[in-house]
Amino acid sequence: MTPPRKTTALKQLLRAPSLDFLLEAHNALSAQIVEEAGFPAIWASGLTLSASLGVRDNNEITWTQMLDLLEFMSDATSIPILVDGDTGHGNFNTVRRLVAKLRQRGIAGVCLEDKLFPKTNSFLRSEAQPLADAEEFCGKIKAGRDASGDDDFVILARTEALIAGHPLAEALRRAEAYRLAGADAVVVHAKEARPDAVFAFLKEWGNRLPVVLIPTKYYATPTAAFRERGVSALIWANHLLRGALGTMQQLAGQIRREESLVGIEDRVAPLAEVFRLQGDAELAAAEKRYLRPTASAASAIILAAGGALDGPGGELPKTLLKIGRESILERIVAALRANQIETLTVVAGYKKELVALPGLRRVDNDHFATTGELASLAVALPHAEGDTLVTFGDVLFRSYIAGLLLRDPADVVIAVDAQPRKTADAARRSDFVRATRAGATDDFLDDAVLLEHAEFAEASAHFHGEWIGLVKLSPRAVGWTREFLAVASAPPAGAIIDLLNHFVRAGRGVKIHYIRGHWIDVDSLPDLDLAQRFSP
Ligand code: SPV
Ligand code: MG
Repeated sequence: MTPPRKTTALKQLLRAPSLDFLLEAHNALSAQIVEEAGFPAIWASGLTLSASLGVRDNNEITWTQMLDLLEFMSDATSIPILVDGDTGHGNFNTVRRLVAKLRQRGIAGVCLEDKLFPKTNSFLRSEAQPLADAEEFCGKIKAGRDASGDDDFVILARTEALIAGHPLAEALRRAEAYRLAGADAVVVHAKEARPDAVFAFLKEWGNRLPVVLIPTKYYATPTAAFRERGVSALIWANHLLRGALGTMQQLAGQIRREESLVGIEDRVAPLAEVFRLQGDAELAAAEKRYLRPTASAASAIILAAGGALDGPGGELPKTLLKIGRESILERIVAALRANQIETLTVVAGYKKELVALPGLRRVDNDHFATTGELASLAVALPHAEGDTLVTFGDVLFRSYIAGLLLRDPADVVIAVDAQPRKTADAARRSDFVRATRAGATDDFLDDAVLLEHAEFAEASAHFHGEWIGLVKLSPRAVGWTREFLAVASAPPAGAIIDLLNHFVRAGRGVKIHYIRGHWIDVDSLPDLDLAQRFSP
């Protein structure tokens, strides 16, 4: 079934007996966010469109400039857009052109308000704002109706009578005149913190035409109170802009103070989310149809066959332990996806059937109890595509670390913590490495640090850092790994560090990226406690 046209959908929404909600958007991105949140329609607010362009809500953008913005919003969404048409930007003749052009850009309706051009926002200098002559305003409604060329194009008539200090009777008189002129619904606007005047209007109005309200000032009114009184729709008129504003101010301050992105990178939307909203998946699919094939994208292998933690939680595979609301595995998958890795393979063993996530391929190492990491890697390696990140299923890491390894063109790249965390257990054994040199603060400028030797051992001055369990293998290095595993016993014995040491001995070069913190492996209950404080 084809969905109703946007105009028809908006008209039906207003006529339906149920209460509906429109949320403000001020550009195509925020319009998409409104749609994805499940709203049935979008309010293209004059205030927030103006504010997002750095101008005042005083008709400082022209209606033709607004048309161009609206076209982007309409193209990016499939739900109807109701445009704040202010006073109509002129007389009846301007309204005719405005409506005709809005229709051409796929806009479903316009809200006209009975003030004088140029207007200012209703919450500024409100008493001083004169109202339009009611008859002249009725002419605008009729002209818009006649110019729409579509009976379902919605025209809302908004009276500012209450805000301008007129009595209820004047608001009712105007609303009735606008109804008779052909409006599809009326908006009665108010600026008090309590909805009493608006509710008095609703009582007198009855059900002559649907009523739409903008409860910016009387926001604390329970939604049920609007529903009980038969309100057709609420417009939440400026809240995405205000939310974004606060977040941007806070972020800008923090970046300025810290002179670094490290503190905020994992608290802002991943770039992958930006690309998703821009519809990159569609373009990638189209490129496959219309362009010559390109090199395959990256993939990842998560080694999670090992058993459980000793103690509480021990009934689950370690990778399924919860850190906050998400499992370790979910966190790892999110960090990988944030780097555009979509081909994900997890190797499961212990209670393997529990290890499942949407979009994640599972392969099994049924000999997990008697074999090691290389045996698990061997079962997953056929699924390696392009550059392949291999990670343990019990290691949390910030997503940028995976990005560092992926962006490095070397064949084998590992992340090494130059300042491994101290634990109460001085005899803690882990994968420590010796490198061609120690980490330094200008590591990012020097790309010549290579692994000399990796060893499962206790920390000591002999080592330069701790391997965090992440390695990137280029397609060539995946090939070398296959050769190495092919000559090993079946199933192959040993750990990933054995493979890394083999690469070193064979002169392949294992490149090191030094990091400092921003990862944790969960080997014990104290680790699990610490991991609860690991921000994603
Ligand atoms: C807008 O969002 O621009 C509106 C609603 O017109 S209000 O700001 O309440 O006037
Ligand atoms: Mg407005």
